[in-house]
Amino acid sequence: MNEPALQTEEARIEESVAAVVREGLTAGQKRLPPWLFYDEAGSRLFERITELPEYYPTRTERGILTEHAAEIVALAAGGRRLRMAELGAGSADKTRLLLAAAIKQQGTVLYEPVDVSATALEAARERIEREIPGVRVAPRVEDYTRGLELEPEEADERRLVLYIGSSIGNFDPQEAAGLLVGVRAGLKPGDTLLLGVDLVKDAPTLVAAYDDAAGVTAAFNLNLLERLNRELGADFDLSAFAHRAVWNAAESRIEMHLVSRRKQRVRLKALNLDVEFAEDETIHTENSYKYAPGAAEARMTRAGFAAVESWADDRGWFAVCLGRAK
Ligand code: AVJ
Repeated sequence: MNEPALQTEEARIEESVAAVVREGLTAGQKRLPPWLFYDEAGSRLFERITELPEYYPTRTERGILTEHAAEIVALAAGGRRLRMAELGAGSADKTRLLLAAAIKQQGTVLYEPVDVSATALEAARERIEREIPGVRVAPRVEDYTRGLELEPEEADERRLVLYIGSSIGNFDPQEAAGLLVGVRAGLKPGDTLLLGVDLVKDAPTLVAAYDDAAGVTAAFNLNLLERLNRELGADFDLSAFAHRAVWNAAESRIEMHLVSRRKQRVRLKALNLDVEFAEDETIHTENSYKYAPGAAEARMTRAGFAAVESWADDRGWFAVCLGRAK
């Protein structure tokens, strides 16, 4: 970690952590942004979440991609050579299914993961080039929520952008619409976007996926406080907060909160800030939006994509939608 670029990245993250925590914990409804979950421990806990019996999204989307990867890649290519970009530094085995399908179709493939973290991109590059012969990785350090700027492709190529894993679910309708417009602006007509969204279903199934019996999601949520203790010299007592997941039907989203079990005051030394909590007061830590059938396609259409095709599982729990830039 002695390279200047990485030091800059660390300093940049430290600064934005301090800023969002101050802003979020001094707001009326206290809040912390979900990207804070993913420190080292949080990333490991998320991996465990994806394997939980209650957490259906990962395995459902994987099932859809296993069945349809060849068709998706063929539709996206439209007879030309395909390169594949991904928003986020690689969703491991699901990305692999699509890369393997592209290799089968055209021999080799250029993979362009886009992420704000140079460290995460380097890890993804190393892993993918080692594990999947035929893939060349060209990482791009960039905040794709502020628009997408990719290296120009060759005239005879087409680009498929992956935004899978229901990652768009963290964004409210306005932010999600803006994000898709930004992605569209970075593509040329004929390029495609593959969007994975979690669908609305019965509330007990949704809630269980975010409040599992083994308590892994609770640990994932509480790890935020551990992170603030470590990085901001805070003195959160983790046993004084509880994990809560609720289905907000009016907003079509699962909300995760950390609930203060009692009236208490927390000190954040690095911010020179004291925060008061009433009993039952919450910190809102995540929204995970769930889409009605057809809603993702409608949103893509409004952002300048023509709906090509969508695939869902038999239960209609998760959808993967392909749209072509107009
Ligand atoms: C990574 C945003 C898709 O919303 O399901 C899982 C994160 N939070 N369990 C989701 C998450 C709690 C996940 N996404």
